[in-house]
Amino acid sequence: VAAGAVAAIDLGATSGRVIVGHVGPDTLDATAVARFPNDPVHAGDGLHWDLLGLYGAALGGLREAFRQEPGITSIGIDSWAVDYGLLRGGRLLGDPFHYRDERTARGVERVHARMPHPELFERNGLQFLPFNTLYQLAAEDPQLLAIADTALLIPDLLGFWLTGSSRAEQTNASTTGLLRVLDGAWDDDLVAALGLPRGLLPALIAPGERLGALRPGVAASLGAGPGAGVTAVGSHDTASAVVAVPMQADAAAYISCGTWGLVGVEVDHLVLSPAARAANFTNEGGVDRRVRLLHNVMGLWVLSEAVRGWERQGHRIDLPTLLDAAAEVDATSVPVFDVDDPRFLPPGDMPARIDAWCEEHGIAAPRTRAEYTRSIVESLAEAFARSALEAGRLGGVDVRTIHIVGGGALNELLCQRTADRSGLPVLAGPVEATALGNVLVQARAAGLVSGSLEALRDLVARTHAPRRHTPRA
Ligand code: LFR
Repeated sequence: VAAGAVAAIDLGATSGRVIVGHVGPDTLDATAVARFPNDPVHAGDGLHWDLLGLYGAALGGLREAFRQEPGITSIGIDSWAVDYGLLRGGRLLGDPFHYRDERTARGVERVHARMPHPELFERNGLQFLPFNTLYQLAAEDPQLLAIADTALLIPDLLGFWLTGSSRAEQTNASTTGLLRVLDGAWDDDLVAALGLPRGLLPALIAPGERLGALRPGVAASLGAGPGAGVTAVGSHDTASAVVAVPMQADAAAYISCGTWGLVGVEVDHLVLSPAARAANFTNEGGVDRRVRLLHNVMGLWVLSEAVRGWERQGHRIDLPTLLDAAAEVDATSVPVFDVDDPRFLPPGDMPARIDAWCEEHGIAAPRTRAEYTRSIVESLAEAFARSALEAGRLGGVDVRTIHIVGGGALNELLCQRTADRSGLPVLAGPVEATALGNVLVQARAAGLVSGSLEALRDLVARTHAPRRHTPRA
């Protein structure tokens, strides 16, 4: 088999990208051919996606992808989980909400009044996150819900616009809270118990299945050939990232570290124990029906939001310089705070929230930007180390290495401190794990490579050797 090309759309929190990937038995690369901002917009009733703008930018990127590689027949789409658009008769009913919008609090109250989290956990296997789709739907205007005929998660919505087929991709659907964890089907009884309209959720589709051919008008506008269409991938970005972790799943934990730090292990069985629930671990659906047993750690969001705040105050921040300064700070002189505290979730003033946390806990707050940065890195590293070891205990995996993939793999201080705090070697990279996982699942469906996730990960390891951080005493 020769190498072939596929295209990927990845909508992440730092940017949206269109990627061209080349895959063959000894080849794997993913190069961004277009990059565009993906900034939520505060408008009217809350924080929203600018989805039409993003779709337009993604179409522009696809045009460039087809110009470079006219032979592309497959496009895969991924983004973060849980957010959705409501439609009626194929028409989008308003701009989708962003999950960091604070309206979700009233959804949580409404849902838990009918079914508390322990009971939900038995049904859907998910950790409590206040923005899971079921809480967002419960916070919707009931009159809007009453006229909607379909809810589509963001990658599924883009897939619908490209092909005309509306389906719900399995891995992302598993984050809604409305899938039965035991058999992976929509939980119609739960939908009814929450008073949500039946029939809102479309039929499921598995990663690797063909969603459909491009609509003729779309294909013509992109310069795509007659065979071009959309292939379902792990459309939950974290599911795609886990595909491309060059790990031995029976002896490793992974951290998919970008805006979030998703810390866990991959297992082939559900973990619904009271201990897993108490530790707020989730059983999300993986590609090839693996289970992603993981916990959401707040992630680099805390740092990037702090940096944005300093920039708003007029400071010019160069991240590498800031991290170098942070590396010079004595680690024992800065507070380790609980990054998972919900106060850090919405956009806002991070240093002020860190100060408030320290004050409530009777410890001294950081003073300089370098100290804040070091405090954030130490707090993330501590949460990463703790959750990685906990994931191993809960999932019955003997964790001997921790892999860090995604943008966080570039942060050498964070990787080293995670190694130090866990006492385990950290293997950093690939940075582009999400794009690589998206591309690999398409390539396997197209017959460019074959085999299990282990074979795909072996290809990642051969083409993207990770950087090793050895724990220091
Ligand atoms: C990471 C991610 C997480 C999910 C969060 C919100 O980008 O997809 O896995 O919990 O974003 O959707």
